[in-house]
Amino acid sequence: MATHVKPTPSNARADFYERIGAHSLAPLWEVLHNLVTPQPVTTAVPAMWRYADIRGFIDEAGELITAKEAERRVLILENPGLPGQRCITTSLFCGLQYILPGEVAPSHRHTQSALRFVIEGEGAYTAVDGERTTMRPGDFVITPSWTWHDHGNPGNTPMVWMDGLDIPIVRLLNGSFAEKYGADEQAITRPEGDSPARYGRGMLPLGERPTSLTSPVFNYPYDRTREALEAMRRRDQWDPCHGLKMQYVNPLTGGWAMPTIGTFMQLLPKGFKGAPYRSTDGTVFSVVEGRGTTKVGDQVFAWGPRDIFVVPGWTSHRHEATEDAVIFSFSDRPVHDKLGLWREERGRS
Ligand code: 1HN
Repeated sequence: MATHVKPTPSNARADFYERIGAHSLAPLWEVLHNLVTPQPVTTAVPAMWRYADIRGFIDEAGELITAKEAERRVLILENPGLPGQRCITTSLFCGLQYILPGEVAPSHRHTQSALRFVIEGEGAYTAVDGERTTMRPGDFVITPSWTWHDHGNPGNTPMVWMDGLDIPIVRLLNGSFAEKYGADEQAITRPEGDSPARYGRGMLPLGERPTSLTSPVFNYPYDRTREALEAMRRRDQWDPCHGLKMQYVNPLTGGWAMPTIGTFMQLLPKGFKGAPYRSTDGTVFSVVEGRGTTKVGDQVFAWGPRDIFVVPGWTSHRHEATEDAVIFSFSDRPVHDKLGLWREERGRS
C-alpha cells in the first residue's frame, strides 16, 4: 500500500466515471489509497489557546448574552485544521463555559456525554439526575449520556470551566437525541454528597452492579487527585514520556470513567524532559499548575496555568517542565480501546 501507483487517466476512464456517477457509483481504485492509509492521516493540527489571550473574550461573551438565553454560554475551541467543524479533534468537542454569579444554565439532556474541568472560580454547582455537586478549580465532573443537567452559580465569583464532549463520535453514528427539561432547574432528589459517599470512598453499597456505562462518581475533586500524585511522587515510578500519569476510573468496573472519553491527570516534576510519544488517540491538555513546554510535531508550545493545547492522534510530542507541573487531559482512547484500534509508539520523534 505504501508504494501505491495512481491509475493512468484516460478519456475512456473519465467518461466511465461520469456515467456511473449519475447512478451513484464510484471507482474504488481511484481513491483506495486515500481511504486506507498506511498510517493515520488527519487535517486536525496541533494548537494552543493561551488563557491570557482569550480570557477577555470570555468576559465579552458575558456582556453579550446571558447563560439562560444562550442555554450554554460556551466559546468553542475549534481546531484551526478543521474550520467550521466545531470540534478540537476529529472525534472530540471542547469549549470554555462561563457562568456568572446568580445565573442558571437551564436543564436539558442529550445522548452526548460531557465532562467539565474547572479552570477558574468556585461555588457554582452542576446538578445531574437529582443531585448537585459544587465545583472547584481542578475538579473533573461528569455528565453521563441522557442525564438531566443544569448548572447554577449561587456564589459571588464568575466561573469558567472546560467542556469536553463526544459530539463528533455521536454525529458519526447519527445518535443525537436531545430535549429540554421544561424548567430552569431540575428537581433535587438527593442531598449533595450522596454520590461521593456511596462511590467515592473506596467502598460500594454491598452487591451494587453497574447499571450505566458511566462512572457513578460524578465529581473527582482536585484536592484528592493532587494528594494522590503528591504521595506517589515519593516513589520512583516516573514514566519516561508521561511523568506520573493517572487515569480516572469507574469504581464499579475499574475501567474508564466515561465510555467514549478517557481522562487523566499527570505530574511532571521540575526539570522533567520527556521522551517523544505518540498514540492513536487525540488528546486535549489543560494545564493546572506549573510551567513548561510541549513540542508537538514541529511546534513548541510554552504553557502555564489554565492554558489548553491539543495533540491530534498519532502526532509525536514531548513534554518538558521548568517547574513542578500538573496537567489534566482527555482523549478518545476508550473508543480506540473498544474497537481494537489503539496503538502507541515511544521514543521516536
Ligand atoms: C452542553 O449541553 C453543555 O450542558 C456544554 O454544560 C457544552 C456543547 C455542545 C452541546 C451541548 C452543558 C455543550 C453542550
